[in-house]
Amino acid sequence: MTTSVHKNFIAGEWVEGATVGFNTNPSDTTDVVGAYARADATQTAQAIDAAWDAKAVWARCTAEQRSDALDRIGTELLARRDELGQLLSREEGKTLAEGIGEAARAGRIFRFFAGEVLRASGERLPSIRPGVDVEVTREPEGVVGIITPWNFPLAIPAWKIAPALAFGNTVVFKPADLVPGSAWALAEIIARAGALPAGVFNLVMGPGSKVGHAIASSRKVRAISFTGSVETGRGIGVTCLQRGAKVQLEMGGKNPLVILNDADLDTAVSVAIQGSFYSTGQRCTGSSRLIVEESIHDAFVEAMTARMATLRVDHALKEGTDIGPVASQEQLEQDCRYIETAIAEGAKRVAGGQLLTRDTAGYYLSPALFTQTQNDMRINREEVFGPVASVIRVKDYEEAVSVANDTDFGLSSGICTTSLKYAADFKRRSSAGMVMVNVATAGVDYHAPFGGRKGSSYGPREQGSYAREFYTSVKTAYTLS
Ligand code: UN1
Repeated sequence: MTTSVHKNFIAGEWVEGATVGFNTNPSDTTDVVGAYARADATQTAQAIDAAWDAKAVWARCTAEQRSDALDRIGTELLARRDELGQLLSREEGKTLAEGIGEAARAGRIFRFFAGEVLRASGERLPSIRPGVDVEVTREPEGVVGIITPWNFPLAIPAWKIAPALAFGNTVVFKPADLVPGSAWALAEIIARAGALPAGVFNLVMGPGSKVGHAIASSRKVRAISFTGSVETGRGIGVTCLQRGAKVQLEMGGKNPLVILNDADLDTAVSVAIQGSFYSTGQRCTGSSRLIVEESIHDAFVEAMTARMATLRVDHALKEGTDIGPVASQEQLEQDCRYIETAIAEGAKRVAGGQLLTRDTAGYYLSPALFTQTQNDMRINREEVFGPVASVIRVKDYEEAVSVANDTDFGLSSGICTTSLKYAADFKRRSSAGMVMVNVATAGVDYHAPFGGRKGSSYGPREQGSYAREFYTSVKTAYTLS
């Protein structure tokens, strides 16, 4: 195969990496998507230096210049959503509809932050001292490190890079090693359509052990926004805390979906299918614990398995596919290990969890549903990150709430009910950062705050107007005039 290597972008130049990596299509492992530069620690340091040197220039650009740059990036992403969505689905394995939807979402995020630039505001307070004015303003943090996961190769980078640039920071972006293709395409658009001063935005593809580590430990990187696994996130958190850098972590979830007796069964099944299995269950917002009230339990399980039987698991780019393959061999092995663990712990597999053969060699797994599970089983404590859901039977609403909240995580939660009383009560008592009523736990709006509690998240919220908390530093000025 002759293919040109997609390079890293540092200080306004496309540069070769220390090594080259290839990404393959999880729907067809004979299909090599492309060749991508992989940086080492030295090259990452060059990117950080470039971002450091560009700080003053970018912070001094007018709000209109920044807004226009973000608007051009967003407009191009939207115009090219079909092609970018196709690349995303080919390299990550989510269905084409999901891939195109994500590309469009990335575009809209940039356009939202193009507007946010112009909405930046400060405050003026009366002082307790005569003749003194107190002003509160926000300034960029400086160099921001952005480390993103493989499951949303365009949307998550967009929702970190767009606010970082909007609020005047410079960026060193390290995408997941598994999906450099979408990240590279996004970086190319940012580099060209954004027409940013050199060094404002830098792309360094490569392994976490080298690139991620170099970003986390550089004293020039003032703030790091990370989405990924709990283990890596905690490591980055500790490193940042030790050197006094700001950090925002989005990690796992073990999100509960409560289904009450009075739920509309069709709605409940749709919400559960969407939350548990779409995007092949590879979302930290996915519903993996279906907490079902006793008297609707059997009807729900029956309706779920009937609906699951209609889901088509196949090549992500094939028409009619509902669920694409698992993203990688490693992830597939993890899913299979958890399926075996659940069975060994006494859970009953009522559907799926089988490796599938399709026309092309890919990581195909049928969505799995377990019943007769207890909340203290590993399958209900640890994040699988695959198309695997378990049903926990409860006797009433009170038990449902207590089981829902009994988890080390707290990203999102959901309830299916037709009762205003239970919906209102659940919104109040859920210990998650995001609560959904009759809508899936996954699939959030791009202009609303995103984030969780407990072991799921650390630091300020992402997205919407809340994003400014992380990407700016507050300054309080006192003036006697
Ligand atoms: C969504 O559910 O729309 O990695 C987004 C994740 C989350 C994003 C979920 N940070 O799955």
